[in-house]
Amino acid sequence: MRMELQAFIFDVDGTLADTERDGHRVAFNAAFAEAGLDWHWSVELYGQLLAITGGKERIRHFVQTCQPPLPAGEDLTSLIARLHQAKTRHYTALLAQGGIPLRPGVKRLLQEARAAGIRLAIATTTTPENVTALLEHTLPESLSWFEVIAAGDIVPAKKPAPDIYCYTLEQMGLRPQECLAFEDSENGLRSAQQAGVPAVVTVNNYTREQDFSGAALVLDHLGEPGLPFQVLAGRAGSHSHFTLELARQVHAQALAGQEK
Ligand code: XBP
Ligand code: MG
Repeated sequence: MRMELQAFIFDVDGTLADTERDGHRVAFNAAFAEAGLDWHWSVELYGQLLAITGGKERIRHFVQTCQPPLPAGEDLTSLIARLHQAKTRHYTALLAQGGIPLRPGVKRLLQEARAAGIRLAIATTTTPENVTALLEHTLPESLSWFEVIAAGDIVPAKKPAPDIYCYTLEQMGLRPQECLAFEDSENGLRSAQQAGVPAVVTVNNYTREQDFSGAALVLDHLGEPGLPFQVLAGRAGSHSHFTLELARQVHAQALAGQEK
């Protein structure tokens, strides 16, 4: 039985917007400074730390591998929780300044999908407040467009585990083959794939060199009329920006590939 495309499931960080280098990283550093810690995550170090998804998990990994000086008299779990709360406050304040826009084609594709009755959801590793803040300051009306916003600690295992996609599918009552995921990273792609959801990848400077084997299509961005995308892997025919028509084509190709 051929399954029709019913829904788009979007990752947030790196996919809806380029939030990592100038958003999350800056907010982590502000939280470290505020706590009086002499820690600093450079652009390069942060690229390495991105292998670990989840901010709390990323701080713990940093402490365990880089062994920075720790404040006396506080256990690591409560230090991480305190730093991460401060980081979320700094990050949402940064978004409120409006300096982090949606990536090319995101708003157009969301509008096109909505007009055509394609259902919309979010499956992300980041904290729920961060998703709300991003949408509020870039496309406020879209907050009601996403019928499920699955985020952060709602599932125990973060990407690349499939849990957040499985949770989203369950909430929507959909099968994985009825959806198309949008991701920017290998961890995100593996999460979608392990849940059985075909995925389109739009890379960014932190993820460009990662392994995207098995992706339905890999692009530099979704493109706009007048701002063509570059196809890095897969087939986009004569399309120069990512439309619903191309989504249906890519989805059908991906399902045909799964059947082989
Ligand atoms: C995003 C992440 C998140 C953010 C930080 O991954 O890994 O950890 O960097 O967010 P993905 P929090 O795009 O694959 O969902 O600090 O709120 O965890
Ligand atoms: Mg991402």
